[in-house]
Amino acid sequence: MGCVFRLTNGPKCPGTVAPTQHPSLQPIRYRMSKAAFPDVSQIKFEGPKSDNPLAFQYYNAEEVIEGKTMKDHLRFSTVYWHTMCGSGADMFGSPTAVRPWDDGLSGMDQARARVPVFFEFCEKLGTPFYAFHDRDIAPHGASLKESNAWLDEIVKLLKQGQDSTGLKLLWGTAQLFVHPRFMHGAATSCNADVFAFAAAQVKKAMEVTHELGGEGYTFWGGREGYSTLWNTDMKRELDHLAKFLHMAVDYKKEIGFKGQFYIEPKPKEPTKHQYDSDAAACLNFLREYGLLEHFKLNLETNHATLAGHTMQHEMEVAGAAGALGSMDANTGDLLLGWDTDQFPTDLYMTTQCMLSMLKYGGLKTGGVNFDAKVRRESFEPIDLFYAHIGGMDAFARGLKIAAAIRADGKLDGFLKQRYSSWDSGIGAEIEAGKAGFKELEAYMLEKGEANANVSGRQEFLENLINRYI
Ligand code: XUL
Ligand code: CO
Repeated sequence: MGCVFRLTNGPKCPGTVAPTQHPSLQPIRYRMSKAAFPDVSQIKFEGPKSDNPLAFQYYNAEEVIEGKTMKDHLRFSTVYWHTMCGSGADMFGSPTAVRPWDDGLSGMDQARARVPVFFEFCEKLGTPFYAFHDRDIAPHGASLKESNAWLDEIVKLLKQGQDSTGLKLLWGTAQLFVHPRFMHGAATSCNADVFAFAAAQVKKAMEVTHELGGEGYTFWGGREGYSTLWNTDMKRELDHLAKFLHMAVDYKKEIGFKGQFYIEPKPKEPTKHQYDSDAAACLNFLREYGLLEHFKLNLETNHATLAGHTMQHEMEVAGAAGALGSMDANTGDLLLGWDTDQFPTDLYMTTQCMLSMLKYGGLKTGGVNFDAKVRRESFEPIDLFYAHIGGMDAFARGLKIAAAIRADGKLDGFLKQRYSSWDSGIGAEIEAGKAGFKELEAYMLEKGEANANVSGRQEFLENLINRYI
């Protein structure tokens, strides 16, 4: 997610207040929103023939697919961090997207001003959900107490926004990676005080998520990893991470928060190695520390790529373990190789995701959350609309294509046939646990040779998929 979280030199994001610009030193100025996007009205479905770039060609919220509306399948969500705090700054360059609604504001003034803009954006776009980090919505204060007070003030505004628009919170999270105190990690820091600070911050973030009726809470271990093993006691760090998550589980029960906990895998960036590196590593960690029943995975496309996997691979690993929770929808640039968080437009990818999603019974508490940012060169506010509309249409199309593939049954039929040797005879006996090495040896000694193999037909299947796309 790049530079939107920079703590200094980045007055455009509430998480980026430099001490000299401390908001408590600024006069409080509450601004009601004039329309931030006066030229955009409600984005509507106009169908594939429409050439209106501010309309959906495929996302038809109320259209029913496999017995459920598109809206309920996809549960689209807009993120506060990229949408409201994204400035286009990168490690070589200053912000390019100077938003009119920020209007020279900083700190809490800016944080207050952004809330109505965000709700206007989501309402016009029609994503039913949103997600935030504590420090995207309100700035870091000089102390935890001050940060908490500021957070409470913005949470009240979010509550008003939710009540007046019907927008719902998909998940909240704590930002435990921007502030210098988290340089060695948060729950895996070598500094016990930092662990304590992180615990206090997550406690508060869970409370406000609960207060806002959040359907989930996400843990992304931004700096839970290492840059060198020379200075790292990995076992001790992992034990601490598990302790931290157990504390969160206990506190969740204590406050009666019923939302789903998610872990978001990512292998690297900012650290060289992050402990939650991919779906399989997360599942193993959760299982080893007795946490599996309390968590599902929030999978992100660009993180899968960084881990050397496809998103489909990650969805299948999570789905097979009953841990498919939610999706952070974006895509990476394969030629760049870092977390570019681009908006997803690849129909093969969205089709694969939707096939896995339908196969494992849908996203339930999760959603398709656009953890994606417009390019640095796409600095005009209208680009935020084009980007989200394109992503929503790409997933809507993926959903329709996946449903067509399933209805047709050819792909499924091929798979059934491919594994049919397991449905009867020796295969069924192995699956039922009725045959061990001795029985299998006797079977093969008598038979002499295994049945002939048949083709995997990869090219045939790729051609078949192209017919639906
Ligand atoms: C970082 C990332 C985060 C998480 C929430 O790459 O994806 O935005 O989604 O902290
Ligand atoms: Co993410």
